[in-house]
Amino acid sequence: MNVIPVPAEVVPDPSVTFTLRPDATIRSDSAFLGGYLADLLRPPTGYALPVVEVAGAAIELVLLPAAIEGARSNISGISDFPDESYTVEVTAERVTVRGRTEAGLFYGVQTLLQLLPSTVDARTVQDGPWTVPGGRIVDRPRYAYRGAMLDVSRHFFGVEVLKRFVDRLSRYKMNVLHLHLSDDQGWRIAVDAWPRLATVGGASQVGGGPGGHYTKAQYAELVAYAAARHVTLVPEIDMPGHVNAALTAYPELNRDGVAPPPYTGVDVGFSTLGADLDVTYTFVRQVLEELAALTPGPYLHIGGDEALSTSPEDYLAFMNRVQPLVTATGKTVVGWHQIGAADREPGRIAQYWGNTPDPDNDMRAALAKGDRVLLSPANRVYLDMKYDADTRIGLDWAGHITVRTAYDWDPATLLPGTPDVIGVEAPLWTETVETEADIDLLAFPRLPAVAEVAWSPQPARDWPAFRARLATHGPRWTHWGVGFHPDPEIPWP
Ligand code: TNX
Repeated sequence: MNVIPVPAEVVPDPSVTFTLRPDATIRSDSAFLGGYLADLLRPPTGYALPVVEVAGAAIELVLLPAAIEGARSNISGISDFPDESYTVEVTAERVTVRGRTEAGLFYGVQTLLQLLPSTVDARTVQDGPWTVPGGRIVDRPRYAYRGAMLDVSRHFFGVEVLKRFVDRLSRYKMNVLHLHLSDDQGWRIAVDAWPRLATVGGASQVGGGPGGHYTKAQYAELVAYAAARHVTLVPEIDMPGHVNAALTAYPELNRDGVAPPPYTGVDVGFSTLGADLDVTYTFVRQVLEELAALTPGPYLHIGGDEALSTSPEDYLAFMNRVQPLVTATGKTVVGWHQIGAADREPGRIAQYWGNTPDPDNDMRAALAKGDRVLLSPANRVYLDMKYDADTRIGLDWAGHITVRTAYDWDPATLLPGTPDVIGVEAPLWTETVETEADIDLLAFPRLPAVAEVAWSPQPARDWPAFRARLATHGPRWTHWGVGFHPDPEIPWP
């Protein structure tokens, strides 16, 4: 059983195997999922696999009655996500996947795909037999928030790249994609009230390339694509620092009324919005309102990191005015943990990105104020760090991060006390990342490692078993066209 993330409970039945036959059918209580599964299984098997209405199909996808009331998760007191539990039962006659919500059923389908031979991920006809080991799996996530972040500001990536990234996240039961939509080097989302943000602020990136931005229609298309795969988008506009791209587009946002030139380097901490300018808050409010309208998910991320050109007084004044603007849109504030210094907004989430065992004063303030905590410890889950000295791209300020380093830690004991941890997110900053192949290299295999940290119960996880399971996924990534880092601690086939 090589499923990643490892399920909460597995009861094998060694006396039984299921084999998918050429005349097999699929029946599904979810219209989307029946087609989704058939579309994935038809190319490698070459079977017709019709999606039928009559019970007794070889693959049954069953929504349990509680789905009607819209079951919510009770993990960590979080009601922002639905119940994601599922079961998979494999007998000689059929595979039955059951969930209380579409999300749970979707995760059961991911488990089923991983129980099949790795050739199931090929897009051309392969030899069978298409067998699944018998038994029963009962599974649910440890944390409600299991995410990755992609920085589309330092280098821009189009919607097709993001869709494939969403596919890959969702195959490992991750359910959040946080998009870092603005920074000094580029503004990536169209805003009707401030159109030059995208057309002027978006026309740059690290190294001097053309940059780019998402139209509202493109962004909406991505939101829908992700939602079908139970991935929520968390859009980030980073402020009050990291705003050079916005300042280039609108002179009036600058205290001296002069727009700076575009920035294509990689330094941080030189730009700021004026905390004392009225126009700053009109700008922020209108941007947040348009972003909220594009966002069915519960969160808006307002950055707040490395505001090194903003005085501490101005930072507090700015954040204490801006956080309520987020709440006024009906969304919940997420910020890098520096927002812990500012007043607590109800339900606020502080994203911890420290790289030491001891949290700094801002994180201590967040904990003392009772903020919910999203864990992104830089020395564990920063996907932009090199694996080792030979990695051809990446940074190393938080150290080298091997697969084992990304895997071998417990979110419950990272911070002192008993913080309200809602989950784990792996950020991928793109100062050195220019292509989709670069994304793949840094994300694989560390992304699946982080997915297991966030999903699986701690007692079910251990490094020796994980490295053996992970090895069997290499051929799957190759079928996906993902060029991954062949980490030397993994026994690749
Ligand atoms: C720190 S992490 C940053 C980013 C950089 C990243 C590079 C954080 C909140 N800020 O601006 O891209 O390091 O690893």
